[in-house]
Amino acid sequence: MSDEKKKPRNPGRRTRLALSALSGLLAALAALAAAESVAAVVRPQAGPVVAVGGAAIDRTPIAVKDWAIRHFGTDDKLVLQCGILALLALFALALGVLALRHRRIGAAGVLLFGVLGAVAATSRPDSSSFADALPSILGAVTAALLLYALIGRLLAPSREPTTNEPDGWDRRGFVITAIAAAAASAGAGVLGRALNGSSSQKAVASRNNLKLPPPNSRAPAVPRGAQVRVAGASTFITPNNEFYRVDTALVVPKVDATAWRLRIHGDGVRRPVTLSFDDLLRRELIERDITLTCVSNEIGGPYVGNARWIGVRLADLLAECGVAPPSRGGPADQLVARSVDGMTIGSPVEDVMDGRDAMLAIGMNGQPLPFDHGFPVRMLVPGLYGYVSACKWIKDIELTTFDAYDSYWVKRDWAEAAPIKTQSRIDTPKPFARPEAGTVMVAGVAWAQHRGIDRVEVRVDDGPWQEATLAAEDSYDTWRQWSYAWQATKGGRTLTVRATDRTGEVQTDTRARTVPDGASGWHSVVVTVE
Ligand SMILES: Nc1nc2c(c(=O)[nH]1)N[C@H]1C(S)=C(S)[C@@H](COP(=O)(O)O)O[C@H]1N2
Ligand SMILES: [Mo]
Repeated sequence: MSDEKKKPRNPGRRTRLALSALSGLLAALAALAAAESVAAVVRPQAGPVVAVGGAAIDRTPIAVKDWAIRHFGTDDKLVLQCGILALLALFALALGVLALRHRRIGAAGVLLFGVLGAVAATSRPDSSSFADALPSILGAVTAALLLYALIGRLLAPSREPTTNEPDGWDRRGFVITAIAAAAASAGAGVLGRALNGSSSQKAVASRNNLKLPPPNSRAPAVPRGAQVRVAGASTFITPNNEFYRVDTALVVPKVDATAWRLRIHGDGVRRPVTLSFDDLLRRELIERDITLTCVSNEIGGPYVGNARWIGVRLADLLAECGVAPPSRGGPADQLVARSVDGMTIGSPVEDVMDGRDAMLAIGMNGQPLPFDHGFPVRMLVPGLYGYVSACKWIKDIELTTFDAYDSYWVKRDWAEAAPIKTQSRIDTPKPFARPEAGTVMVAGVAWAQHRGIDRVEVRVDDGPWQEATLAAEDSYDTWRQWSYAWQATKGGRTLTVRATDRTGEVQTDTRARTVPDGASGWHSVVVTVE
């Protein structure tokens, strides 16, 4: 019969299941696209993936975080976001299938995810308004409506139902809705990106327009002999684009320097101030070479870099505000730096004001700070690990006590006080290298910031310690390179290095994990001499 032909074919159980799962996926895609384009207007950090990811980072046990940094390095955030998206996709498939049976419940399930995202977004430390809930809520509503509509098309009764099971479907309607939804999602995605780009335009422009003034107190030129001339050795100054990056920011904050403010206040601050970026530029600028190290750096690890920084001396600024260190009767022993993304980093006031070159840095290797490294202003305190000294995207300095306040990492079991431990690293040969017998140049770096490196020794297998040749010292706040001409004989060999700092302390061979206050132990490299 001709009537039979017009009836859309029964899609069949399997096809219907597959299409309902697909509907779930399309709904999730629409949710993300809608949420991200709303977030681009509200605040890029308020997007559900970033918010949930940030909440996950803050709640990750340090053992897992340590593992993630070890295995994924700086890609840990990418891996996390992919994980969140994969999990979301699984739930989307399941909700699609659920909606086939219970259309309302499925759609309501989608809304539940919106609530989750909204709670995550509004409870982030950098969230200051309920507007941050909007991306998740609007995204979820879009998704719920779409899922409801798509499943409706799947279940549309045929004109001549023969059984109780819905055996027909509105194929045309389904395909059109699905394609329209996919296209709209793609469009919203592109729009979101464009909006996001334009919201950071002011920040980018403020960075492009910034001409770093010449520093009043220049760093002496890096001594010519500071760089060892051995292939495979680190560069003495780490270029900005090779400088390690460690932070909790899933979206790098883009701060407009012209709108940036820094507030200094708290216990014993007799003259609190709020400074603009121009206020900083008008102050005396110092230029210093400082080696920064992360407490998460494993023995032999990559999370250490050396740069030439320009900034404002922090101790002078604090003194002008009436701050005195504890040794001169000041009530505050902790300086808590807060960033625009809600990070808190606590440093000892005594260290900041003891004469070392603690600074509010605005320049890195002749450039304005890169966004990744804290534009427009970050803190640096030579000799302290980054998590207790180097707040990026800083916006607030509060003087308080260690008793009264635990900063972000201290709440997560890292130590309150964390001076950088004396360390050394073999840069070349690389592990499992196969050098030829004869003279093999061994080279690397050693650091003991603010104490300085006095000696580096190398040992082959269990042999005696041999003195390495130290490269020229730049400053005791920087790392120091070394080299050793090894007369290598055939066979498997283990090279080990240790440093001695200027206080006479020999780098300990006692192995310690990175938690709570930095790894210790000697770096070894196993090679096969051929
Ligand atoms: N706002 C903010 N500042 C931060 C961090 C962070 O997560 N957020 N991480 C700190 C840590 S642990 C280190 S080691 C240094 C790393 O600085 P870099 O990324 O410029 O190398 O930044 C510090 N400053
Ligand atoms: Mo760190």
